[in-house]
Amino acid sequence: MKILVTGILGQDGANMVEYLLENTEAKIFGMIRRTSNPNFVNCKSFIKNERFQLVYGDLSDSISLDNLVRDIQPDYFINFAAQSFVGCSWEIPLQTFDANATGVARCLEAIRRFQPKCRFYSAGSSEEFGDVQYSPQDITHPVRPRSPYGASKAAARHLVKVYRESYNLYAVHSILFNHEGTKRGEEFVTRKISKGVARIYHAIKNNQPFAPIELGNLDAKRDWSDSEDFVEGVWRIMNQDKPKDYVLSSNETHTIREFINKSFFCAGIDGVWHGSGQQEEMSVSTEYAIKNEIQSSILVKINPKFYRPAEVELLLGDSTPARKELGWKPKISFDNLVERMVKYDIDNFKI
Ligand code: NDP
Ligand code: GDR
Repeated sequence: MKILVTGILGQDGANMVEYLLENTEAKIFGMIRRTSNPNFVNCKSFIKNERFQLVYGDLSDSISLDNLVRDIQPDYFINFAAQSFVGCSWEIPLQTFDANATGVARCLEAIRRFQPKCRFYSAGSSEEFGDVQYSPQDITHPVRPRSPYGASKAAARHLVKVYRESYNLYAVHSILFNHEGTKRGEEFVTRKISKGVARIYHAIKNNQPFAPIELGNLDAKRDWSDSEDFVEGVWRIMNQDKPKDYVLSSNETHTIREFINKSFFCAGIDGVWHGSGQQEEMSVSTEYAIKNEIQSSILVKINPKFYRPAEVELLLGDSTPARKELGWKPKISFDNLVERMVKYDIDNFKI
């Protein structure tokens, strides 16, 4: 069995390769694009595995995708590559659309032309639901994106359906709600918080001053899970008798503020909120400041530059069909997720 996985320097691609090496006998081809200084930190566990092979390709380059599919003849093509940062998608809308939507068309064309038996997974997003009409959101929720990123994923979803129905391909575009972990990129809010908490934890420990974590909208609500649970769900979605799309989610929602509270709690730092709107801040409690002889006191402050032109205020998934029909369910709770991320960042802190 041969499996082509894209996006392996990122979070999900790397977790998927780890999962497949552990749970299948397949040869795994991990696609990376050419960059001047690639970062292999997420691939440490498998880069030298004899069942793993690094290959070059780019979602913007149909020749590279055609060649990979023609030469490898994969049984599965798992596409986790994308311009995945919603916040940046207003600044680079065309590149976002090209990678996330046209790029999926290029993958589908390569499969149609050179290996139509290959099963294809396209990473859909809860951002497609956007300005949500009801909660919890299931797979039938209307598509109402609020960002160029959300629009690009919605386009990919339509392309997958069209190719599946037109050419009888096993192609799925299942909706993933937010999922995080110790391989998460540092610009996403959860990792920004866990890394910031680790920095402040070490500053307090060394009796040094620290700068606050600067964030945008703390009221947004997200349905967070762990990426390691999701790659297992994706593999189940790819191995049904017939292709069918699902939602993967924790079925719980939490504000950014709750994630912050839990993160400082895990680090043993006692914070209190005061103020509102752009003046809202979290600082160390008086008792904690006295006990630890703290030099700086503000832990979190608002920086409006992190507000988005349009926000998705609430995401809450309904993954009941995936749980009932695929036997999938997330093993890592919200509390476990926050604890794992904060502990990892404290233990691996470097200035
Ligand atoms: P990451 O940003 O961590 O990883 C994305 C990877 O895609 C990176 O390794 C990046 O390469 C690669 N990439 C970007 N553009 C191209 C391109 N043109 N050609 C080839 N590779 C490219 O994302 P995640 O792992 O978090 O997400 C995986 C997928 O799941 C994405 O499609 C994302 O949109 C989707 N998704 C993620 C969710 C989440 O909460 N994590 C939720 C819903 C959907 P490089 O390292 O060179 O930049
Ligand atoms: P999201 O994740 O946009 O949901 O997309 P992100 O972590 O970037 O934002 C979550 C929420 O936090 C708010 N927020 C901030 N976000 C960031 N990045 N930085 C900040 O400083 C900050 N302050 C507040 C945001 O406004 C937002 O409401 C993720 C990505 O993985 C997508 O690829 C994926 O499709 C969706 O999840 C589901």
